Amino acid sequence: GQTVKLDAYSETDFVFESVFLTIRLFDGSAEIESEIRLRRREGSGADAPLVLDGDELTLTFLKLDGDRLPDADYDAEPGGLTIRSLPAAEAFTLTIGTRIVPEENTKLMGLYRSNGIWCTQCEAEGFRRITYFYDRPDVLIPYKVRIEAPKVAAPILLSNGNPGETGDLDSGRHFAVWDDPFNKPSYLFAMVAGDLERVGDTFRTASGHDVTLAIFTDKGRSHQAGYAMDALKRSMAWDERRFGREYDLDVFNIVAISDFNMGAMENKGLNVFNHKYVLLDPDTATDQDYAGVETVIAHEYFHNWTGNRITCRDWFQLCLKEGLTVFRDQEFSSDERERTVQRIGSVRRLKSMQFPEDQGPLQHPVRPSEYREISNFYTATIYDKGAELVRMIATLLGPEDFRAGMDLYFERHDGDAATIEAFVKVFEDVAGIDLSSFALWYHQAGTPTLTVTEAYDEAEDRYTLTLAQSLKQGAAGTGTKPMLMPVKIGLVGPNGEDRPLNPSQGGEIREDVIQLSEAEETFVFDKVGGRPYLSVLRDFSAPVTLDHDQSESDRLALARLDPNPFNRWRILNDLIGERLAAAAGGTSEPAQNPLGDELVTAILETAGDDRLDPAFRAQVLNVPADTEIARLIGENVDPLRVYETATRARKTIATAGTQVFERLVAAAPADAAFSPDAASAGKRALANAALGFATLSDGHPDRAFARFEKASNMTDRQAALAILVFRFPEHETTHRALDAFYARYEDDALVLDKWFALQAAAPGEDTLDRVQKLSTHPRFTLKNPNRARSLIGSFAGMNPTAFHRRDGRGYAWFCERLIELDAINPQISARMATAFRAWRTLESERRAKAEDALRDLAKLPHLSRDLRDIVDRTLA
Ligand code: DPP
Ligand code: ZN
Repeated sequence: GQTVKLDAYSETDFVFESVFLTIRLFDGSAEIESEIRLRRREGSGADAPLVLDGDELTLTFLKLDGDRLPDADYDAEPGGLTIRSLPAAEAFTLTIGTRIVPEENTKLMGLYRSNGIWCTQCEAEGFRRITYFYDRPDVLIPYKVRIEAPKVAAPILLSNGNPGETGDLDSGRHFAVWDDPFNKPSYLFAMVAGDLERVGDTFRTASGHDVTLAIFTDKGRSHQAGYAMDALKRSMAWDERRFGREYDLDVFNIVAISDFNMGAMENKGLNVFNHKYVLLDPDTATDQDYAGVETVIAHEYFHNWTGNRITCRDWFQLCLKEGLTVFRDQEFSSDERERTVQRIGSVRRLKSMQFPEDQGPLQHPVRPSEYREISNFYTATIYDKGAELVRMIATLLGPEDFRAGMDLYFERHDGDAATIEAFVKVFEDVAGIDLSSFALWYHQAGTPTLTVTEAYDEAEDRYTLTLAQSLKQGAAGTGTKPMLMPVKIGLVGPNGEDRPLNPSQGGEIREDVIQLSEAEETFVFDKVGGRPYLSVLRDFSAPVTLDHDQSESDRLALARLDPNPFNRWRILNDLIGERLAAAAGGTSEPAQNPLGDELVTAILETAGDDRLDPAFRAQVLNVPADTEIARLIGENVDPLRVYETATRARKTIATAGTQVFERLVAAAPADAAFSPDAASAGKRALANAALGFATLSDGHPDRAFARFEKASNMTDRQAALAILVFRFPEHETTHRALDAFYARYEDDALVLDKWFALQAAAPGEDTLDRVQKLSTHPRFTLKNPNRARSLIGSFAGMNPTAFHRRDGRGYAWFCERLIELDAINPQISARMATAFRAWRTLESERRAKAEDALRDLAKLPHLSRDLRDIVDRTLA
């Protein structure tokens, strides 16, 4: 469990050529036979032993070219296999037998059983829990797999690649062979065996190859896979259009599994999914769920090129596939839905998940240089900031050069285990530019501040703009040099027109993008035609904190006029956040209306403007989350005060906007026919936001309850239930609604997760008591990751008022659950423990209680490596 370092990378001593796996599944155990063809690497020592990874393994036999190896030639431990006296030059075959117990694998890494289905999860280091292997991403070989299993329990047998021979065996057993012609690393291996239902379809690629598509689900659930199939076909067509990437096997299979640590996994030709990201229908899934399925299906499919055909040399390069693939799925969603609204969603996510990480104790660069447990690096920084870096390259280069760079990346590195350096290089080569100061974004952790200063000389009609960047040293202790970043701007006239950007000093501006590379740069614009409004950082063109001392009147003017719709949202959202942070961060009694009348008017005007996209207006009404306000306050945060201030602001909006909200609620009847498209979803989002405000001003639950009862779909039903649970947690009407919801969906795990999650997220210190009670509910279990996340994860991660109770009981209760969970599934416990990451920013009483709780955890001798890593870094 020692620290792994990037600069310690070296190639393996032996070169693997191919592997043939035979997996024999029985009730209560699995026998694995791995036949590896390999040879010593030229240049590595003639007597270097072969050292293979393992994790909780039992060796059953070991053969060299068909003969058992003498005991003296090897050491087999649960955590690794070392073999000495191997041939010096010629290729040879090792056959390794292991036995494992999938039924006891509660970590859900490696081969395990979920609902009776045998399935695998190997990224990052799960393959070593199946057999001894070079379990690292730079060992790329073809796999052949033979699965043997009981026919009744497992009529369906799947693995990577194309299907081969099948047949019957004795004792009610059968087998299937799968052949994957593409070289791949072990983390992309997958196998599924079970009694599954199948939905099929076909896709003809641009070059005329027919691909058989299938989604496999639990019995009785295949009718819920239609939307996922549709999203898959759209993803395949989009990747051909946008990136010229075709699918490359005869089959593409997806399996939905109910116990799954991640969202989904991109195994070659056999994606395994958390069933949350496959199964949907209007009665059980919200618009957000539909968007989530579409995104994750696309994301995993896009990995086939960015991740599988070109993989990572080592896990330090994780963002090479994840940041790039998130960028690709964001672009897909922008093309399939509405670009501005998608961008708002991505930026919200970045600011609420990545910024706190980048500004706290768990800070790390997008390309880290060391880790203790790689599972803890599947983070918002690697994924979301990683995607922002790719987006910046695209913005800096423009669409043609960016596409040319991607083409070159695929051409030059197909079949490689590549690095970030190789990725950046293709863009340098196609554009003929030096990106070394851009590459710092991968190595320097933290959120830079972009400081904007403006001056206008009326006599000369001259406008001067100064941009300065700075980066503070944070927990990661990485560099703070200036970095090349694209800053999109507009100089907006009083009628909402963008003026030409031809500076007389400061350098050329291509289209609307300033390529800021120095610590400070000044641009002078002559004869600008009157003082312009500066619209800066359009589309959030760089992941920075903006420090711009712009007057309220300029900002409110832009909120109405800016031709860049993203910035209309951003400006309002920033203003709301700043006002709430100022009011909640102080110590005096917060103002009755912390937002100020003019801001409230601007919000209501935008929300009520029927010429604007409803989804956009819903985003304007979506006040920054309490955790975002807490981040803006930065120190001595009292979460209760934050909640009260935000509630006061929402009430002010509600009271001032009664008429707007009444109209918006009435315009979208709850029993309207359902279609999951983005435009319909936007209308529902706006109506439900309006319902929330309308309920705040009338102050009783009847209207939300009526909507709950009448709802024709889960989006409206859940939105109404959330209003009841959040605003009237103890009201008899709320209990009635919760009971009705439970009775209707008791047997639907995914919907029941919503029932637990909503109750756990209800603001207020008293929620702890309800959550405690829910944790003894017969349907609650820590063994299912989705269920654990729905109650414990929502409580700690989404409910600052209850988790950070002043008396510390929130921490105490949470830590007890965390310890139980850690013994079952360390990946999930470690992830949940990140809820503590902002503990140093709390006011002193809570800060002391949080620190005590963390120190008590750190003292425990039996914590998993995963959890210990998070606890230690959080305390450091
Ligand atoms: N399956 C996870 C993802 O796609 C990890 N690769 O992001
Ligand atoms: Zn991914």
